Amino acid sequence: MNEVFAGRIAIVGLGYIGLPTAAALATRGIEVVGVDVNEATVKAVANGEVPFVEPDLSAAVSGAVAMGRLTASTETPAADAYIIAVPTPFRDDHQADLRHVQQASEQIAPMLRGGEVVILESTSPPGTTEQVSRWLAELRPDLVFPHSSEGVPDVYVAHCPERVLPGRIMIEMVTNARVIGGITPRCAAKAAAIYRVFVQGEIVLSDAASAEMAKLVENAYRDVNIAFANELSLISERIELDVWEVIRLANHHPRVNVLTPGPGVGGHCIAVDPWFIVGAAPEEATLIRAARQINDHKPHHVAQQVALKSERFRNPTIACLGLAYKANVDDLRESPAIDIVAAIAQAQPELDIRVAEPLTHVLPHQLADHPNVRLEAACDAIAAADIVVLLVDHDHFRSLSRSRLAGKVVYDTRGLWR
Ligand code: SAJ
Repeated sequence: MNEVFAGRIAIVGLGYIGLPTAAALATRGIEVVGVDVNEATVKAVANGEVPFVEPDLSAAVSGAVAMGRLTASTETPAADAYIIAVPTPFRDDHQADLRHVQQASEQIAPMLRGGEVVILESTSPPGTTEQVSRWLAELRPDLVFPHSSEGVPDVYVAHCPERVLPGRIMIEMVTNARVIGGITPRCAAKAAAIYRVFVQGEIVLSDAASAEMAKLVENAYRDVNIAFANELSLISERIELDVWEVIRLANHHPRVNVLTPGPGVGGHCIAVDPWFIVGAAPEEATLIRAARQINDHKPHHVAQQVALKSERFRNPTIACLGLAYKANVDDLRESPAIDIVAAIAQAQPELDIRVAEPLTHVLPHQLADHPNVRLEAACDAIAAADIVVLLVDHDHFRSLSRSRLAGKVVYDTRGLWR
């Protein structure tokens, strides 16, 4: 019989992964304490509120709080299991910045009594889970950790990378297969008992470093495929072909599935994680590095194209539709759309730029200081514009009547209106 966890879980980091995981566990009867350094986040969650947009998450969080199963705190409590779900950004040299993971380990260490499971969910370079075990061991020499012992450790340490797609988190968290890599097989089995509480997909056990690398590979795979589509869009522009038509035709082949070109790759995952592979093997990871460079170049290309189009007018008004990193989310992290609007505003301060983003109410700080950039409803922005630049394929823009675009120069970076 497979073990199923019963006990108290502390989830360190109440962001896009930690909070949905907390809600998934708590709504299935587990006592969960969510921990975050951000007091506003802790206050919101303690009140049953969600500080960002994600379908079905609000109902799960408010329900779990009302049931008394989910609480929130800035302090890490004693618990039977700890899940670390903190950001792992990269530094200027593209190496992973593990500061938050280390801080989480330092918060957990004093609370350990023996018998706990510590799970790293944050996307991390191979070797990080073992590093967590070492950080904990340095602070708790009185306990036995799995990296240094073949036998039964006092504390079990494993990696269980998250794989959910923003916008579908509450569905994918339950239905996706989960890879669980233990520092030892016993660690993996202990961690699996926790995910069995809410995961309906297959639970696949492995070692920690392979699980870490598998997660990076998943996102690098997508990045390389998006880079292929983005390169096709540049080639098609050069030889004056419609890339959407070319891809539509090619995708009729039974073994071809070209992804969708866009204004660049954003978000906190795909634009970041491949660098961890490049950092681990810089000489070998040439394709993965090239893909990152192609996708990172795309926003500059879009900004240049808008500048070229604006030369046809005298002080034109430009409507930029969308700021989020992708459709139907309010997440602005690493968003190519923001970089593009900022680049246009910086290059031509005389332009009148109207930005429409139905999922935010304020301009992000990168744009707030530009006096020529303002946030408006999409219809007003389009009505005032000479040039309409579609940057995010939100459903809201899809449903706009095409007649509004009549007589405008339209630059559709997502192929939404073709
Ligand atoms: N994009 C394109 N063209 C496409 C697909 C995406 O330009 O055909 C762009 C999007 O607009 C966005 C970026 O790529 O800017 C990333 O979007 P995404 O939907 O591909 O992925 P994320 O970042 O929202 O979530 C990814 C997912 N990974 C994979 O699909 C392999 C998700 O499953 C992971 O859990 C998540 O990264 C993560 O947290 O690692």
